[in-house]
Amino acid sequence: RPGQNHHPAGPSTPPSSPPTQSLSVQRQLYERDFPLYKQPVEVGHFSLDSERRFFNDARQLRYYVEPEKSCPNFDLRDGYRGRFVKRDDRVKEKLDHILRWILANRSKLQLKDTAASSSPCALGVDIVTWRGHLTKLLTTPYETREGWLLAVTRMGGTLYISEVETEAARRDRENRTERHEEMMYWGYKFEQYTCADDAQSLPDPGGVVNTNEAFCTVVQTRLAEHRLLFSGEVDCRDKDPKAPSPPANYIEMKTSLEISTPKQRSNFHRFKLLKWWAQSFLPGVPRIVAGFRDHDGVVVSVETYHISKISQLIKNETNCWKPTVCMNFCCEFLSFVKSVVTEDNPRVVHLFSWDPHRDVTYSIHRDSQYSFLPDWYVKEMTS
Ligand code: 0WD
Ligand code: CA
Repeated sequence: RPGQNHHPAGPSTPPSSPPTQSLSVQRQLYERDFPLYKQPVEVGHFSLDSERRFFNDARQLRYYVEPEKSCPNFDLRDGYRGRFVKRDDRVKEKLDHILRWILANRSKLQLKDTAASSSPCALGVDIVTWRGHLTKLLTTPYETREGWLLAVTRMGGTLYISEVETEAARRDRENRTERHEEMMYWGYKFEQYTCADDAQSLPDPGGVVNTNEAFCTVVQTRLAEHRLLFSGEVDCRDKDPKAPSPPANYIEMKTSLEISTPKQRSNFHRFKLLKWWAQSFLPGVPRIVAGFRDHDGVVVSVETYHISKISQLIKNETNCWKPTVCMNFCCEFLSFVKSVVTEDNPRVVHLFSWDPHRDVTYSIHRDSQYSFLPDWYVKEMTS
């Protein structure tokens, strides 16, 4: 075998052989049939309130209200000074909210497990993580700017994957320009213009935008042989009471600079639609509502994208991304992680590291700053 590189689609590697040291990210290695990806099923949800407190319910779920005009003139700068409470992004919550959800819903999960599988695995899933971490994995073969660090711990047969902020990401966060800080608010402001607290009421653009508030879905699915349980933040749902059941009634809200040149359109297809597609495809959210804005933060048009139609939309683009490469890479990364992280121990972290134009590598850390499973979770799960 060439080198010590983990080869995708390598049935030649018997399960007993020692794990390889790295995983290649080269696109052409992952150009094969689309892997099995089961329809994601919502197994639960939770809410985080204005003070970031956890609730095992849907109190923060909002309802999409279609704008009156296709050219609505929403001013996204309104309220930035005066009606904005920003979440403290120096606080690293790791997987804590998901773990809280798991403890509150353990009986349901294990019930499902005893019926569906015979594995000795305590939770009945192989992987627990945030949807956002999986999005990063899906887009890795096409990423040329930002690397990532993912901490992995095996406990009770389940692999927990939690992101660690890179040095570069920390620098970027600490050195954001005032303009960038304000633009980060625009996406939340767009949600406020288009989402209401219940199916009967209207959005309240005069209210406070508080980014501590969140509604998160918890879904279960399978990518090839990997049983996944992950959570993702959901912006709103279809307000029609006859809409399909979750996640099929969920809607992702986005803002983007208006497209005025062929070059801008091509870049939008090649870079932005990749991220949008990966994020919503994973939990089975079928629609994105995009507000296109000018440089002054005024929304000039609103368009709906159906996730199932995005791959068609990009097919005529040269040098474009392929959904199958994204999914096959993610699948292979999870297999690589499974082969490497064999010690079942909440105090051990394998830190997987990737930088653009490099292979994925890892390092091992025992009782370190990287340990992320909290004592309250470990205690409850091992008692
Ligand atoms: O601790 C960490 N390293 C992270 C924690 C990184 C990313 C997310 N989180 C947590 C937060 O608790 C957040 O509530 O995950 C939740 C969202 O998880 P996700 O759905 O898996 O994340 P992602 O798909 O990356 O982002 C979804 C939305 C974003 O919407 P847009 O349209 O911009 O993609 O969640 C928001 C944001 O509105 N968001 C965050 N909210 C709080 N903390 C964060 C964050 N770090 N990142 C994105
Ligand atoms: Ca959004």
